[in-house]
Amino acid sequence: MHEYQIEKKIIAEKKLVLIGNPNVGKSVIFNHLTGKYVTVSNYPGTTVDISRGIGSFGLGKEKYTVMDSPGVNSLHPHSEDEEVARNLLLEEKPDLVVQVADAKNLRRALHLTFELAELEIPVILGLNMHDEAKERGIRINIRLLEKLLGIPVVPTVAITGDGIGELKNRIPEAKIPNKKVRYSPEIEEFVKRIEIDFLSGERGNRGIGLMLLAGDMTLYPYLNKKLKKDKFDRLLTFLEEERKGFVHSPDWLVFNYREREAIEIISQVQEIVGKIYSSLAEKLGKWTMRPFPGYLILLAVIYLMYKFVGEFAAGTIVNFLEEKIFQQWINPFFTKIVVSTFPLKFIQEFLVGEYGIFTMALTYALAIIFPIVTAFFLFFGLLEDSGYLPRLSVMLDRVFRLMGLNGKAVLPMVLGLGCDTMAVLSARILDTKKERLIVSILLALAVPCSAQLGVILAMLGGLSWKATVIWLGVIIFFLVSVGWLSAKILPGITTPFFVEIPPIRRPSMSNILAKVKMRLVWYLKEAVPLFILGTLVLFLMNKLKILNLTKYLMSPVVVHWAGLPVKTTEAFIVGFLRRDYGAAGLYALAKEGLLNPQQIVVSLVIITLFVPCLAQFLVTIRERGLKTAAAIFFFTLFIAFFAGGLLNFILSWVKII
Ligand SMILES: Nc1nc2c(ncn2[C@@H]2O[C@H](COP(=O)(O)OP(=O)(O)OP(=O)(O)O)[C@@H](O)[C@H]2O)c(=O)[nH]1
Ligand SMILES: [Mg+2]
Repeated sequence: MHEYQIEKKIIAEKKLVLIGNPNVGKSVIFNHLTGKYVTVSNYPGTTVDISRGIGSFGLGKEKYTVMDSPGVNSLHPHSEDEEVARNLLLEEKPDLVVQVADAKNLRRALHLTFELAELEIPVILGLNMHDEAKERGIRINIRLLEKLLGIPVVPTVAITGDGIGELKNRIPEAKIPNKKVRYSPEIEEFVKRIEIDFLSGERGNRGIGLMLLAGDMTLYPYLNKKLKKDKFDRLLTFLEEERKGFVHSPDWLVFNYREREAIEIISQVQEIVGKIYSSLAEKLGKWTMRPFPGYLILLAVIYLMYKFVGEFAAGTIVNFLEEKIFQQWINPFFTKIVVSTFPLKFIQEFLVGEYGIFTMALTYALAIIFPIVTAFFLFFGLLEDSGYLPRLSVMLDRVFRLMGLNGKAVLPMVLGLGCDTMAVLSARILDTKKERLIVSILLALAVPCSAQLGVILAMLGGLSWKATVIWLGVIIFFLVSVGWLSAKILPGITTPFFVEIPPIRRPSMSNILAKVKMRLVWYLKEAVPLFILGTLVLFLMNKLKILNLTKYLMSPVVVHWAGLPVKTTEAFIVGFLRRDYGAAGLYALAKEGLLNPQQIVVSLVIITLFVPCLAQFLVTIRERGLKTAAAIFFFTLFIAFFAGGLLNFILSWVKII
């Protein structure tokens, strides 16, 4: 159903997990190993869940279940997506790991190799992005690296497929790395006691001991399940006592020992030749991170998006599809067939009436929303693959701090413009519960998804620039003020922000098309049934005579407070299922001339701030819990109508549109 949803377990004899730092090409390699497509983008944090597939490797063509995982900087997780990857290693107990590394940053990768060695998992190292390393004059002595680590190392360029054949052939050669980092006697003593007193005889206990020493509390649920209660309690007391005995933070100490070993290995295997590489793309990349000309570039990006999605797709294409193809051709055609096939009036109305499956649900889904999301996904794919988004995170870091967030949260918020449901899952990349909660609230409240945004832009485009500025101003006002208040009210801290900035890359059209296709399939599977369900609800409410009653009951809010025609209630009803369906309903009303400019702006503010759609609501329950999701639901509902009414009042008073 969802592009990020965990797929059904696939059973093959052996299990192989792809592990690596963020944005190093794990998902591209997963696609090569399994022949399946999972999302690939040029920013850290693309994958936040596990994907599974099957592949056969080695001379014996042995079958493996292959698992793609979110990127990790360390197996001592600092965010939820890292925890997903680490738990996969502990719980699935894979037969081997393909560690994917960025050849441009071997040092960072070695930290992870050392941790895998401590967990005693067989590893084969895919030294990826060899093309970019070469361009920068980085040369790595592969054979020596193999010898020093005691594992097979295969250079690859995942996007062209170079080295992938060799990687596949050598997968069965994976070995537990024989390179073991030696720590200080006090650390070694601590780890030994954990191994002997608490964890008996399983592979990888040294790794677990070191994670515990570093203060990894995310391991507790796993150990709680594994150990008897009294042993687990004794372990907690032991940890508390022992960790106090260290003068420096144990986390820092462990990191430093690994760093020393990593640098030692690099000094032997790597040399940098030639001059420092600096291309035009790199310069452009730097500009996008500074306020000047960064904000100008951002404005240009938004303008291009408006032109392509708002004007071209939502205007020209939708007009053509809706007015020419659907109204003049497809709908009359279906109406004729339905009328001649089903004599019963009830069925005719159900299929092609005012609230008909063909005339409302499918027309809205296919003629209005489909072209808009296609255009948006294309445009967004270009942005994702260029490497612009992590740079935007750096530039907006300061603004996001106002809202108790940091630049890392830019990514889930911008992804929300594609699909808010997806974005709620991406909040896993954030470091604290507080940040994840604030992002979930703001996504539900003030980030319109692509389908909705397209319809909104098209409607505003038909009015005036003033209308657009008012709509945008109100949304940004509520976004920032609700964020600011949440940051003040909710307990917790704002964390510092570090991000590895990937190079600006030329987007690959084939990847973008694969991504657009996957997202469209997902859209058709998820949105169309909900559009049909929404139409069915309206149809039944109409037949059972509750539609008018609901409209009557809602009229104090919709008509008197927000100043809208009573028929907009229908758009809000279907908006409970999907906000874009609600927006499409308003679009249709505006086209029929039932909304004046002020009403258009007010209704668009309401539908933008309106409750999360059903899918987003369900994912929010899964990620944040039922209580929080319900609180977000009622909060956004209240704010939406509060803001709409207030705006109606102000606009009636100042009369600027
Ligand atoms: N030049 C070059 N680019 C690559 C190579 N491998 C992957 N990429 C690009 O690197 C980016 C990241 O690739 P992904 O496969 O999404 O990386 P990932 O490790 O799965 O990333 P996360 O899921 O975010 O941790 C994409 O833009 C790829 O096109 C390579 O060998 N050379
Ligand atoms: Mg990935």
